[in-house]
Amino acid sequence: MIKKSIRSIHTQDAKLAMAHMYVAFIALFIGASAGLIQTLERSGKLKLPAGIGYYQILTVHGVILGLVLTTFFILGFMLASQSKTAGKYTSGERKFAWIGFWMMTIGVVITATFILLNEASVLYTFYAPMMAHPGFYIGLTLVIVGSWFEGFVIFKRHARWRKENPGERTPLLSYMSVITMLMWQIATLGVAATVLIQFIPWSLGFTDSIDVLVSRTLFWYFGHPLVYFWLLPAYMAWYAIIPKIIGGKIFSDSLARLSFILLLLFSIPVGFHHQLTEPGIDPFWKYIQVVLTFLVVIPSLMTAFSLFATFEARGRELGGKGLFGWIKKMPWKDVRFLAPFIGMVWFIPGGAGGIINASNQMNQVVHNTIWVTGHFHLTAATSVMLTFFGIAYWLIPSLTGRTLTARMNKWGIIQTIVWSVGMAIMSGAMHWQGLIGGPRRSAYSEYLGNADTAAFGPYQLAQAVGGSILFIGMIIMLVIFVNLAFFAPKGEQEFPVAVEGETSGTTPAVLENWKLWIGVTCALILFAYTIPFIDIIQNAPPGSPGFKLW
Ligand code: HAS
Repeated sequence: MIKKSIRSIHTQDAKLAMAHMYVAFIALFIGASAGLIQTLERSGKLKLPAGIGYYQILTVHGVILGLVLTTFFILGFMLASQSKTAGKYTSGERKFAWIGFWMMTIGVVITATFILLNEASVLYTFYAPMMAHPGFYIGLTLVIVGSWFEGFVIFKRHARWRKENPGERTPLLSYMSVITMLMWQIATLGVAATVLIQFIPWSLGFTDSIDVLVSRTLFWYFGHPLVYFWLLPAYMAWYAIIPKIIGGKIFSDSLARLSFILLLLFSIPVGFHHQLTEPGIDPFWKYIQVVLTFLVVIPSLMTAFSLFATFEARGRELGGKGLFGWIKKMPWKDVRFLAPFIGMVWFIPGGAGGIINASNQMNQVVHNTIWVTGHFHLTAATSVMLTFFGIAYWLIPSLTGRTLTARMNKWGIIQTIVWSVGMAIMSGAMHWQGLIGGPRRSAYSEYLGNADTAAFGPYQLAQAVGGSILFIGMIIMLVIFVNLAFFAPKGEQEFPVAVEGETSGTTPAVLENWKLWIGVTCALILFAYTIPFIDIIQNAPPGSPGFKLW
């Protein structure tokens, strides 16, 4: 008998979510290939032909993976999760989301064009006084405005659910999507401000200089919540999907919501921890933001606690004994569990590295070294990406009306191992090289002068080896994606959504009081930024004319 394909959410919503996934996985291919090329170039194993530059390839790598792959995957995942748990979108909402999707896609094409033309080799942080072609900034603006459209759809659907179900607790995945997009909308105001008020007029020649510190401060006001924008969807899966996959229940709905609220409150007013070595910012305000950074660690510790509790409870249900008896009881052969779980394990050293970065004195040792690159390859490229891959194994077939076969499951397990091994080698070498002073964002380390640059050789070689293994991992992932999207057998793949455990208590209504939480978020931002920002503007040195890269 020929099996019918059954999509786990409304067909039109599934198509919308899948459109995001196609862009995300094309981005994975382009971005990861650029990653391989730049690591080979950096280690001296490859000379780029035809005048292609190291910074050009590094910009492709950072922008396409850090901004394009993540944003498209996250929006696709959240739209699908909301449609599944809160119900389908209206045709008006869907139309609005499609407008956002096309704005983002057109923006990506424009931005990518100028990077590929070598007219925007400014890396993903596009620090002034480097000046890219105006098209680079205009393209990025379109990506951000497009994402706002989709964010408003998520808010609207959540509000509609509340109206349709008065007094009831909202679906957890929809609630988490709202917080993620709230954080995103508030944070992107910073990058939108610097791009629209500073970069675009400057690159078009309307102004002849730029205030570098203002632009960097506005960028990092956005840049730290950006990394939580990557993390929160992974937390959505850890809290609300993994328990179902292991056959358990959510440890506590209120704890999950509270940790998301805390991430919203504390993820934005902390941008100075990326600028600890920069002159022009009063040390008192750097200190305040370091304290706030330590507060944003708390919801991640709550998440670790909640995950251990979920695993232990399920382990005991299955007859496991003691604190770690659960280890023997987990479904290790199920890639939907294995990939995100390995992501969680990597988040322990990744998070510890973050705490080191945030500690002012230790930051002086690691800042601008390749240690930081090692840090974000553990957090973003391992914990988050392995979780996204773990989601893709069930989400893609459940959107296309296909099934994850035992064969693809096995390839997924191989992919998880390959990715972990590659990243352990590459990120480990980056951390070590950073500790002995290896610079980041640089193909040429000789400028260190008296430092023993020859000592960097083995570490750069290890990075090239790790990067090549990761490239193989990327190819395996793409093969699995294509299979799940187009060739896997038709059928019905479960969209796993966990329910809360019986003993987890009621969820306080205050957690859904948006006016309160948005108010506290704004108050914290104003507290952390108003005085230092006025100070930065009042005491600004003359603006920089910058240097044109096009
Ligand atoms: Fe970071 C730089 C501080 C988390 C990404 N970070 C970066 C950059 C990126 C990035 C991209 O304070 C570079 C930006 C650039 O280009 O310049 N980071 C932190 C802190 C945290 C943190 C305090 N970062 C992340 C996450 C990222 C990310 C998450 C991406 C997704 N980071 C910094 C600082 C800098 C920085 C400075 C600037 C450095 C400089 O000088 O330039 C915290 O949020 C980390 C908290 C995490 C934990 C871990 C909790 C563990 C869990 C797993 C439980 C595991 C289980 C399984 C249950 C406390 C939840 C157990 C199983 C067993 C068998 C044991």
